[in-house]
Amino acid sequence: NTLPHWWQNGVIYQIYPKSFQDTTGSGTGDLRGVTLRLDYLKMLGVDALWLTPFYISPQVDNGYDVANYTAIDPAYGSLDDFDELVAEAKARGMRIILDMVFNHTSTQHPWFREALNKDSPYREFYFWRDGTPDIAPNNWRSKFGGSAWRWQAESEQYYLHLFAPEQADLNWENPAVRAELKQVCEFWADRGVDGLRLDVVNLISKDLNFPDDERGDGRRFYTDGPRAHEFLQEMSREVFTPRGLMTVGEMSSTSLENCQQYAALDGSELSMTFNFHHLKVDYPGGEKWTQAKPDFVALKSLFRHWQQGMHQRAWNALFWCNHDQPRIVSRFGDEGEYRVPAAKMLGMVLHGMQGTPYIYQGEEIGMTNPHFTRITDYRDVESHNMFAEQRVNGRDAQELLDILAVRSRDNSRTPMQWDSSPNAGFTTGEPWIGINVNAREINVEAAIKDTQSVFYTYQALIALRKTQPVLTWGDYQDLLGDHPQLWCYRRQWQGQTLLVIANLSHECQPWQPETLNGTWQVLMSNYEEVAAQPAAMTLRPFEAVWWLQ
Ligand code: TEU
Repeated sequence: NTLPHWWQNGVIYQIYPKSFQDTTGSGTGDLRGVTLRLDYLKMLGVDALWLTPFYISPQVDNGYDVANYTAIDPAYGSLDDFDELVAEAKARGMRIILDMVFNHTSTQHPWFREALNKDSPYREFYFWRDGTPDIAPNNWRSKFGGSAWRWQAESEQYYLHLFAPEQADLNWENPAVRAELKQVCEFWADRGVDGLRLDVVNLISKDLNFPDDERGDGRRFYTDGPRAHEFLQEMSREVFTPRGLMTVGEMSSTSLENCQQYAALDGSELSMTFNFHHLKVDYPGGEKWTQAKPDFVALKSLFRHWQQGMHQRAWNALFWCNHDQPRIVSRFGDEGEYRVPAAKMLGMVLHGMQGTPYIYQGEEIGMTNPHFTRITDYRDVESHNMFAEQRVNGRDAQELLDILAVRSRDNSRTPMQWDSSPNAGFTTGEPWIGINVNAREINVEAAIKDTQSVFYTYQALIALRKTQPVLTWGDYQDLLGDHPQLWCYRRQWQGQTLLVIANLSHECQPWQPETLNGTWQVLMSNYEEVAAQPAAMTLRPFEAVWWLQ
């Protein structure tokens, strides 16, 4: 296996079009804005662009409530704009990956509108169950708060929604649903799309007895459900493989055993999987709505588990950031004095591993959380629901705002910071969500001018994926598993060894490496003067080094 698939030594860049670049003055980004910035992305060196949903949608969940899978929301532009984007990206050697939200549709989707009629064949596109207006079919909870069932008065039944009530779960048991979804993939493949990111795709198969969950919120009855692998094998056989589509499955609360199958190297299901376990090491007892510090020993142990468990069997997607997570430099690094070395260190630790790295817009310039202070600053349905629910439970508003400031999904959804002008070069109008005030200092224009910026570290990391096969194929040995501040691992492949050391703390940390023979070369570092050889030394705050032998 020395001839990699393009994604095995490639890096993928995630674009949240709503917050990337506005070209009309509407205050929301658009597809032409993405096209306008392709030269920047080319300079960064990424291989592919993953665009989050821009389809027709009521925008209850920023486009993850799709009302038409094959039409573009006019707010983002037109199909012509999309075709132009694909052509211009291809001309620069970059591929396009689209987001497919196949677990649910918007309740404004024509299928759901039809399904309201009990006699329509579309009724069976969704899950309907009996109940009374005050007694739901079971006690499952929506991921955005409240019951996972919504009463539909006209037909006197409930429908299932694992997310917002406006996002009704599709019934994959119905072959007609699967046939429709395959056609959607065909439609986009015909327009030149190279890959698909499949939203919460391990939730598509439910336990059809819909049992009450005495010990939780119901997730164990639909996560990695009974027919999930079978459904994905069918999709792979009938559309992903014949159309040469790369696929990355977003896996909610999954397990290593399941991902070994979903992302098996034989391509029988998907090309790779995202999991989120490493982004819960600051959720004490699994609770997101807190302000706890990360447990770095747990973080390293999770990466060890996934790196070793997937090695030579399946393929990982590597990421710190996306549109659902706060900014990583704010979360695991430092926003102040050490922002730059911390952002570089976090990039170096992640990009040293096996898998396909994903960069979320702004991560490559070290963008931070915006520190919103009012509930009206937030746009996200999850943040508003949490706030309202907990206020009813009597929790203090200021305490909840402090939690949102570190936990809200909107922390990563503020507009891309292009330059130091008043709206950061994002829009000439009123931005749909506030722009981080630090855009005056942290922006693309400044990053490009500064040869020591985070941008150039990411650019170098992307280039090294192409030239150093140990990054693609090497194994993973964690050398300091129990150390609370230092992360040290080794990758080996065909006589090549990469040694990565990183200081996760604000303090200097002494380090005594195990006996290391031979001569090493510094491949990457985040401080200007760096030890030529790994030997007993003191690592500076957030210092990281890659040595190669
Ligand atoms: O997210 C799925 C998911 O499980 C989370 O990351 C989710 O945001 C979190 O559990 C909330 O606490 C995907 C999309 O990435 C997200 O934007 C959508 O809201 C969600 O699916 C529903 O389509």
